[in-house]
Amino acid sequence: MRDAVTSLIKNYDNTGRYLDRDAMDRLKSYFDTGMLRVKAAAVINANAAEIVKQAGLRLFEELPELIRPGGNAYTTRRYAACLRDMDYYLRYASYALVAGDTDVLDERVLEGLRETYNSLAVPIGSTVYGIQIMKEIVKEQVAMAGIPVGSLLDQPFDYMTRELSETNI
Ligand SMILES: CCC1=C(C)/C(=C/C2=NC(=C\c3[nH]c(/C=C4\NC(=O)[C@H](C)[C@H]4CC)c(C)c3CCC(=O)O)/C(CCC(=O)O)=C2C)NC1=O
Repeated sequence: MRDAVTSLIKNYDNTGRYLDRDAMDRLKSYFDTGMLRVKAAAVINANAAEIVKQAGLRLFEELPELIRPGGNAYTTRRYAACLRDMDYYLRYASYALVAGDTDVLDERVLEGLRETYNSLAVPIGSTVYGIQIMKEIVKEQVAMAGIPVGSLLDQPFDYMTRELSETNI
């Protein structure tokens, strides 16, 4: 599992190079945004249960067929599994935000996920939609807390949805 610094060092070490101007710029931006990313993660941590709950309500309000008979989130067990998945996405997004790197998402969340979802007929499009709703809620909360973290906050959520949506060739 890597963060922005260890990823960068790994890259340069692979080719035996000293850190150059480009590396310094990237390191500088990582450290300059550090406090903002940590503060935004703190907002997520403090409101996680509420964020997941709100996102679930919005998702099922907009796609009610998911919780009707025949829907993938129908039955209490599957409804709970869906919200649990949303909670995973939120928690790992907060880690990736702090790490400034998506490696933790690849390693802990996305590996084999599409195959699992396909085998259980979990609709990927609706899951992606749920992650995007959650992103919007997180952005509202972080903005309300007065933390100008900007598009850095979008990145982990957008990365997960992009990777999940990607179809095999
Ligand atoms: C930390 C990394 C991690 C992830 C991401 C993860 C996901 C994950 N979600 C699962 C199931 C599931 N996931 C969902 C999710 C949904 N169904 C819908 O209709 C909605 C669109 C969506 C919620 C947004 C559901 C309903 C199940 C249960 C499916 C079933 O058992 O039939 C399963 C199958 C095993 C289980 O039920 O626990 C896994 C592995 N597990 C992990 O360890």
